[in-house]
Amino acid sequence: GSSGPAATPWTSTTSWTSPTPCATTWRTCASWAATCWPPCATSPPPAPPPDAWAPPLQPALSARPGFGSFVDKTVLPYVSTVPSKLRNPCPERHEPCDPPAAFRHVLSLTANASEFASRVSQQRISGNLDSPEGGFDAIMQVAVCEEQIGWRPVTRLLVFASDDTFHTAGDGKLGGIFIPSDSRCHLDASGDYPSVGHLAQVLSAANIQPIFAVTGPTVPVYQELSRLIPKSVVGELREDSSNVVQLISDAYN
Ligand SMILES: [Ca+2]
Repeated sequence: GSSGPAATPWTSTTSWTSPTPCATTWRTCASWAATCWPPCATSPPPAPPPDAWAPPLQPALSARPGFGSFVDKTVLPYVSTVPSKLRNPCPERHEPCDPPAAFRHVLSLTANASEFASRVSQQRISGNLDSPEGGFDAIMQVAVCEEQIGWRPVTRLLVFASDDTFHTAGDGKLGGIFIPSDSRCHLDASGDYPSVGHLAQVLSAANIQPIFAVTGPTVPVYQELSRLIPKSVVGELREDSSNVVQLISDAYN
């Protein structure tokens, strides 16, 4: 503010040794050694402009996020193949709904945090017929498409977010798919759903640590899955996904 000292960082008095203790825990100080102004604030100070912090807040990690989405294989009985439902699988909803896809690679790993935020915010929900989803096809593609995803030789985390369970090898027969999943990059589904063992093998080979961020009712299923996939962890995702960053942080640490 214009009435206080210039370049004033805000701080609390938690470890401040003042001859006249404040009734509240907040005051504004020019520095730890300088005179405070005002001597005792009555409420927490307003948020300072970003450049008032010293030192500037720096991200602890140079993480490069990417993004992809999945629904399920776009054939019956997983997805309605009525043309209008393929265009808009949830016409009963008021907001627009994206066409279903087995896997959609949206953004390769990037250092551009604002582009990541922008692309994620553009995502819309989709819909399909049966409860188990085709997430294993997505995991397989993320693991084997090293160049397209942009994996680097550093710690590799895969955050798998879902509110439902998963199809696995053998379920493809319901849709007339008998060819086993191969281990090639298609950026789409190919053949049957992968088996748990197949996924465990490609994830380990790619040195990817999966974080299953899933909603409450499916947590026990993913805990069983996690026992079979090396280095994987499970976290309970809130319905609005608001705690996904905390889950990643917990898993990383
Ligand atoms: Ca499904």
